Amino acid sequence: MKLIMAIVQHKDQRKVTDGLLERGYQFTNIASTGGLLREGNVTFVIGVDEGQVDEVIQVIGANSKTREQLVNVFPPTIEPIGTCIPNPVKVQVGGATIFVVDVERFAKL
Ligand code: 2BA
Repeated sequence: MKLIMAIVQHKDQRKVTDGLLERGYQFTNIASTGGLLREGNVTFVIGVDEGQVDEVIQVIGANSKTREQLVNVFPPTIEPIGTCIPNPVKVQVGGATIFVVDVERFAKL
């Protein structure tokens, strides 16, 4: 068995959810926050048989978009707090960031 953890933008949550449900997958959504943007995203936790991993990745990929977002980068400075001007930089976010890990043991009690 494999555990898939997929970090998806909020805007894609609905489509990814629908895509997985249509194919009968069970999963859990965990509210998460990106370290750089510090914005909410959503992490799908999906337990599947090894042979289903590719299909799940395909479904997530087909339903998650790449978007550009501005992030404020504060220049390294010795100026007093409140006087430095942030420098907005464009970053590409998504589609999805996916980890696949081996499951040592799975139980439903
Ligand atoms: P954030 O950390 O908010 O990152 C948003 C986007 O900023 C990233 O998009 C990436 O394009 C850029 N970025 C973040 N950290 C960077 C760095 N150290 N250097 C250069 N660019 C950086 P994605 O790569 O699509 O990631 C979307 C979200 O997926 C991330 O949101 C984070 O929540 C998660 N993520 C991405 N890579 C991860 C990793 N290796 N481990 C854990 N979570 C990860």
